[in-house]
Amino acid sequence: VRVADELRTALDEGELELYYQPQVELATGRVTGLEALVRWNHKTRGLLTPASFVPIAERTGAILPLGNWVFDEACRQMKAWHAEGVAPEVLAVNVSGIQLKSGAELEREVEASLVRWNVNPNDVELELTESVLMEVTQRHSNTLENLRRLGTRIAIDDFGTGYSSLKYLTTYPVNRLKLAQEFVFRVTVDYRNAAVVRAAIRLAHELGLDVIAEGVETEAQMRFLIGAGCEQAQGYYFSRPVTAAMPPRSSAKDG
Ligand code: G
Ligand code: G
Ligand code: MN
Ligand code: NA
Repeated sequence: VRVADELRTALDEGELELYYQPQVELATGRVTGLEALVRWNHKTRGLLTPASFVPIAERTGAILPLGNWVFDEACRQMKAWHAEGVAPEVLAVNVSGIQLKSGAELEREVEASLVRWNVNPNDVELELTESVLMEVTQRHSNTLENLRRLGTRIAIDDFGTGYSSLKYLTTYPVNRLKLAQEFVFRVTVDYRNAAVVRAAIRLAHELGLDVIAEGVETEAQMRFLIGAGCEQAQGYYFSRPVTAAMPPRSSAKDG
């Protein structure tokens, strides 16, 4: 496909860029983390979001060099923020199922970037979607263990959108559960979504996991989440993803 070829040159020519979305501690409004989200400044088509190229990259294998670039760039930025004294506690990076399946290559690349930029592994969180974790086999399970042994954190992205067992919750070394925005955005209008979100928060806490709600767009949603015991959130209500030059460092909420 043309996009796949273009993507390889885009990487070489520096057309990819990471944006960062703040993760906010609900009790204090403090920004504790940032999620890196890749964008493509395309020569003719303008700023592209991942939905328009990540799936193609996954089908063609281009996701491996792309994913390596994303992780390395995230580490480079983390080091730069440290030098300025403005680093977040956690920098979250999305990892594709294809990357996980590359096993040793993912482990090697993650370790190499952490070392190259002298980033504390515990300050980095790898996000794997629930659907990816549901398909994890023994081999990939070892990869998860090895990544955890390196010291990185692991989060379950889009929690609630998978459709089989919750077995992986008790099997894999996970730190944090990210409640999918498709549940969060209806908590105040649909009692069933509210019930799912409340139950998911309780489940996470009983398993000793942190919870972060995604896609929070309104004050009412935020209040619901606080009432349900959720400690963190991200979403347009706090901030859209922004460029590295201007990551919000405290609650964006009174401006
Ligand atoms: O902003 P948003 O449109 O950025 O992201 C859309 C989707 O793309 C999300 O599901 C997100 O997890 C995914 N995504 C964003 N950045 C990356 C990335 O660097 N790697 C992978 N594999 N997925 C990403
Ligand atoms: O990795 P993940 O699937 O969680 O990616 C998050 C996606 O959700 C990105 O595309 C990001 O731009 C988008 N997003 C983040 N906050 C909000 C929000 O409050 N509302 C909506 N509709 N999308 C959001
Ligand atoms: Mn994510
Ligand atoms: Na998500």
